[in-house]
Amino acid sequence: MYLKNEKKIFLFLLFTLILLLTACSSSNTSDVEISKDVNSDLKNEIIITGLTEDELILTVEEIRELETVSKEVTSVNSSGEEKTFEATGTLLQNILEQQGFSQRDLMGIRFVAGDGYSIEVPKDILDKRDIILVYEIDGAPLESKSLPLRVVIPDERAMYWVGNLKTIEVLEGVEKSEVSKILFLETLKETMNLEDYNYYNSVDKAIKTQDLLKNTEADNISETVYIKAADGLEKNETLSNFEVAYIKMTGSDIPTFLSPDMPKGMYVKDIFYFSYDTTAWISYEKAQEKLENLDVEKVKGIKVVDVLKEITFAEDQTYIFMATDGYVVEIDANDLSKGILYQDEKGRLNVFFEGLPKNTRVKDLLSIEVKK
Ligand SMILES: Nc1nc2c(c(=O)[nH]1)N[C@H]1C(S)=C(S)[C@@H](COP(=O)(O)O)O[C@H]1N2
Ligand SMILES: [Mo]
Repeated sequence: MYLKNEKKIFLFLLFTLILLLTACSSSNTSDVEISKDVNSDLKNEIIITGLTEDELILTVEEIRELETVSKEVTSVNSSGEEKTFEATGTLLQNILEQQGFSQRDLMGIRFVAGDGYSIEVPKDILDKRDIILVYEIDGAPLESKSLPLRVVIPDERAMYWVGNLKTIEVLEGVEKSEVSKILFLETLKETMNLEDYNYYNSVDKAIKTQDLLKNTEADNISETVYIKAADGLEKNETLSNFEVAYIKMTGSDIPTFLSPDMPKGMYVKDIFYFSYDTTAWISYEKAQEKLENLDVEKVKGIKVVDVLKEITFAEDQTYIFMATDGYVVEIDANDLSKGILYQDEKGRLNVFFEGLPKNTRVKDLLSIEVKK
């Protein structure tokens, strides 16, 4: 009797244990998913880093309690498309003042969105513009892709108007080192491994940025890459975003900075040049579109000094011009203004120096650097 009961209890316990285990394991996965969903819906807060010792977390409710601003604003995207609406929110300046800071004292900030979009706002914009953290557009809540807040900077292009705002990173300072070496992208392209890149309806060729960075000095600590487009657009991209991307070298909008893992708004089309630490990579074709074209000795070209001036190249006594085959010419600073860059009938980039011996001509010019 006793034994029987014990057996019953044991079987009962075993049964419940099995039930519990299966119930747990099956509900476990869905539990995690549910709490994830709920969590992201409840992420009604933004984080500010770099301002105070600990990061600052502000809820949208707290932000709504601050003084409200409403303004009719017009967003302009990269294709020139305009949209006008009434934006309601709080000035970032209000939040900064609460913490004892002022927008004008900051060196730069970076807005980071939940969808992977991010952009650095340079000091000149911080100095002169209002930055509104918007929670209502045309009197209605934000569309879901922009929640919990959307940045609006009136009179600046829409690329700064970051929706789905997650983090505001206050930057310590914006680095810009002096460039002492430039590489020409069109020549590089002929010497490097290119990957197929699907761009809208075409398959183009692209260079991995990693392959470019491999040849820069290893001991530098630079964390940003500066990119300047032919139309004057300037951007500082984080090294971590840059180093997983590509430079597309064939097809439309070239050279283009892009990545399949990056929101399209972060692409930079028609690059003039980009620089990391002391190295710059430049598009000769874009430089030629931008700079004065000269007809010298039966060729049409641009002056070396004009290119170097555009990228604020280091000034020194001697400059080294190098070809893809390793041919090297040293030019004295006094002779630099005699240098003309041009493309020959085959599309190759060359340089020659007016009045200097013929052996100073460099065909398939890959780089110019200061002699150390
Ligand atoms: N979170 C997030 N914000 C973003 C972007 C994005 O991809 N993600 N794109 C930016 C760019 S490049 C532009 S032009 C505008 C586009 O705004 P719209 O979708 O309201 O036209 O939003 C900006 N803010
Ligand atoms: Mo854009």
